[in-house]
Amino acid sequence: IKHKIDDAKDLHDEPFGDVVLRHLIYSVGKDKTHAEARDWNVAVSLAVRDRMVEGWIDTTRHVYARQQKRVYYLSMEFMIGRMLEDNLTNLGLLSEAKEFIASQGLDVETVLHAEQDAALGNGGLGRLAACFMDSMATTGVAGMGYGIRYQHGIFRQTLEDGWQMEEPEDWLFEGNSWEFRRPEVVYEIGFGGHVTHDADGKATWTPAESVQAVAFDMPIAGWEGDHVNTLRLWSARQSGMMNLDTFNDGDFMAAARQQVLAETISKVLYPGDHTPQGRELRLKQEVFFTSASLQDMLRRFFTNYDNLDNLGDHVAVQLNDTHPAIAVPELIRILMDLHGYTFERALEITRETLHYTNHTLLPEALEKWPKDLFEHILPRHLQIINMIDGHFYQEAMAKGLDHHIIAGIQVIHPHQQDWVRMGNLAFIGSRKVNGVSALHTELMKQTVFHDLHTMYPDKIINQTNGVTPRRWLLECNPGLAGLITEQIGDGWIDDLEQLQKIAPLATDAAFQKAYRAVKSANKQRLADMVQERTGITLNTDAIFDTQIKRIHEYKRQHMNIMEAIALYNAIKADPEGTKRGAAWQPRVKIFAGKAAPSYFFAKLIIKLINDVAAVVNNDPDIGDKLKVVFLPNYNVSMAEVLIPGSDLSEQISTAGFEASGTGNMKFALNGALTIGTLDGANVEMLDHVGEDNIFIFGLKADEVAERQHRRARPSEVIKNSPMLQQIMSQLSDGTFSDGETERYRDFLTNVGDHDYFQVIPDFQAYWDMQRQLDGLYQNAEAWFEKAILNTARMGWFSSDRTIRSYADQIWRAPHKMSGT
Ligand code: 26Y
Repeated sequence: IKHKIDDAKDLHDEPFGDVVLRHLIYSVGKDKTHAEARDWNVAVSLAVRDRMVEGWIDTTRHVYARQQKRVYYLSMEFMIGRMLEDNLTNLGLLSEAKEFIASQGLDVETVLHAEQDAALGNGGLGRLAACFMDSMATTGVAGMGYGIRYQHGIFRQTLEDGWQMEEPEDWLFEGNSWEFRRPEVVYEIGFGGHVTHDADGKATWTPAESVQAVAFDMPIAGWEGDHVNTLRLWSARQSGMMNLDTFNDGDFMAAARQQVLAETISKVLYPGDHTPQGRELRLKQEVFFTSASLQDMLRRFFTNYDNLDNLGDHVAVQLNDTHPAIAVPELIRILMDLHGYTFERALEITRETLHYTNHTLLPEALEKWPKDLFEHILPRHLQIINMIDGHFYQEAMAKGLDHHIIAGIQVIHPHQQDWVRMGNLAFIGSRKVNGVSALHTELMKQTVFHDLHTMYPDKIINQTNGVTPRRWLLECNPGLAGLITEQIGDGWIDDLEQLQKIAPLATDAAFQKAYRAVKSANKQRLADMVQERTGITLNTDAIFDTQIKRIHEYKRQHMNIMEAIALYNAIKADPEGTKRGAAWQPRVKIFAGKAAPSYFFAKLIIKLINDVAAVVNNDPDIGDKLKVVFLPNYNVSMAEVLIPGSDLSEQISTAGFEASGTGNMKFALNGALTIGTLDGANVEMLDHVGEDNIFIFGLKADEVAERQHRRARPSEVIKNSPMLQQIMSQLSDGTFSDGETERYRDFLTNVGDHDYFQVIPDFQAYWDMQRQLDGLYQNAEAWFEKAILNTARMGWFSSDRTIRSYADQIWRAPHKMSGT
C-alpha cells in the first residue's frame, strides 16, 4: 500500500534498513558499535512507526471526508503486550526487518523482544479490548479506543517460598516508542463542589477541584496496514500551573504536593478483577477517563455537525463493562447543562449512543458505589441519576411492573438508599446491552438482568468473543501459520473461516507429520522457556497440560492441582502401571497467572501448586512421569509461547461462572485439545469443533445452580471416594507442607465443607476424562487428527467476526464488508 502524504513523498523509496540506521543515530543517539538490543528495538520501532503514520493520516482523512460513523471503545484496560512484531507483521515488513537485524550481526529474537509488555489490564476484559483494536482496524471500522495511560500496569509477580509477591511494574521506564504525546489535546475533569440552579432550573456545577487529562496516541494498524486507527490513553496532570495562591504564600512544597495528588489518578492500575474495592481513587479514575473521552469525541463531532440532535447516527460508544458507566449521567449532564437540552431529550440521545458489554454474572463483581462517596465526588451526576430513576419509575409503571420489582432495578434502591448500582445505570442508559457468549447472555436474561430484560426485551443481545488471528496464530505460531499458508494460501489471515480448507488434511499422513513437527518445535521452545525461568527440565514427549489465566476459585486451578496430587498418588502406588495394566502417560502440568493482592484464597492456591511441585518434581519414583510447573509473572508475551507449545488446554471453570473465556479459543486455534466444562464459549466451541474433538465433563450450569441453591455439601461424595479422602488427608497431615498441618486449613474448609464452586462433585468426571486423554495421546494419529480439526474449525472465533457483528447489530457502523 502506498499512501500519499504531501510532505512525506519519499518515505517508501528509502530502504527500511536505512531508515532504521537513521533512527538509531538521530533518534536514539547511538552508533552501531555502542547500540544495545533495546536501542535497536527503538530504532526498528520508529522506522515501522514512520510507515504507520502514512496510513494513519490517510485513514483520518478518509473517515472525515466520508463522515463515516465513528465507534468509540471505552475501556479501563488494554492488555496489548508488545507491539513491534505485531506492527511489522501487519505492515508486511517482518521478514525485511528480520533480515536487516540479522545482517547487523544481531540476534533477531533479542531485538524484537527488547520491549516491555504494555500490561494495562488484569486479564480477559483487557485482552479482549486489545484484540478488538486489531480487528476494528482490520475490518475498516472507524474505531478509537479510549483508556488510561497508567504509569504502572499490572504488578510484577514474583514467588517467595512459593507465595506470590507483588512488585511495581514500570513499563514506561525505557520509554514507549509507539506513543505520540498530544499536549494540545487536554481537558479539565472536575470533582466535588456544589450545584446551583437558576430561575429556569438550569444547573451549574462548580467543582471544588479539577485535574487535566492529556492525550497520548498510539497508532493501531490493521492487517496489511492500510487502515490505521487510534488508541488514545489519558494521563493526569495538575490543572493549570501549581496553585498560585499557595505559591504566593511561600508554601512551594504544598503546591508541589497538589501536583503529585493530581497525577495519582493515572498512576496505577487496580489489580483486582471481580471484587471492586469501592475506593475513591478508583471512582476518580473512571470519571477521569470517561469524561475526557466524551469531551474529546464531542469536540471532534462538532468539527462535522453543529448540534447533538442526531449524535447516535454518527457516533456509537461501547462501554467495556460498567467501569465507564459514569458516561450515562456525564453525557446527559453535557447535553443538559452545556447544550441546553431537556432531561428527556438528553436521555433519549444518550440511549441512542451508548452501549454496554457485561463480562460477569458474579454478583460481588458488579460495581456499586456508596451513595455518600458518589455525592461527595459527583454531586451533579447524583442529581441526574435521581432524574433517571424518576423517569425510569414512570416507564416501568407504565409497563405494569410491580413497585418492589422496580425498586430492585433502579439505579438507587428507593428504600435502601446506600448504593449507586452501576450495572443498572449502564443498562438503563444504553441502547443495547451485550453478553460475551451465548450461555452467558442467556444467563444474564435469567439472573442478574432478569427484571430489566422483562422491561426491555430487545435490549440484551449476544456477541460471542473472539481473538485476533494475527497475534494468536500468525505471530505466535509462525510454524503452523507457514504450514497452513503452504496448503491454502494466506487468505485465512483476515478471513479465518478459510481454515476449514485444511479439515480434509486431518488424516493425511504427510500433513499430520508436518503438523506434529511444528507442535514438537513449539513444545521445545516452551520447554526452553521453562528451563530458563524455573530450572526445571521438561520431557517433550509428555502431554503439556496448561492452565493460564487469573487465579480464581471459579476457574478452579485448585481442582487441577488436586488432580495432579491424585495422579502423583496413583503413580506412587503403581510406578510401572502394572496394576492398572498400562504404563503411565507422562504429563507436565503448567500453571501461570496472577492473584489479586488481597485475594487470600487465590494466593493459597498458588502456594499449593508450588508446594505440590516441590514434592512431585523431586520424587525419584516419579521421574519424568509427572512434573508440575508454576511460571511466575504471566503476561501476553508468555502466553505467546505457552499457547502454541501446549497439547492440552484447561478450561474447567464451574459451569455458569466463566462469561466466555478467550484463552480457550487461542489454544484450540493452535491445535491444543480442550478439557473443559460446558461453560462460557466452550459451549460454542463444542458446536464448532464437534463433540469428538473436545473433552467436556462435569456439572452443567443449571445443575450447579441447583446444588448451590440448596447448599449441597460435598461430604457424601468425599465419603465414597478414597481418592479424594487421600488428597484431603495429605493436605491436613503436612505431606505437601513440610509437616506443617495448619497451612491448608482454610483450603480444606473451603473445599471440604462448603465447596461453592463444586470441585468435589466434578472431581471424578475430571479425573476420568484426564485418563481418557492419556490413552488418546498414545495414539498419535488419533490425537493429531483432532488437533488439526480444532485448528480447521475455530475460524468463527476470529475477533474480526465479532467486530463485524458488533458493527452490524449494535453500532450500525460501516466496515469493509458491509452490505456485501
Ligand atoms: C470492578 C473491578 C473489580 C473489575 C475489574 C476487572 C471487575 C472485572 C474485571 C475484569 C473482568 C474480566 O476480565 N472478565 C472476563 O472478560 C473476558 C472477556 O469478555 C471473558 O472472556 C471472561 O470470561 C471474563 O471473566
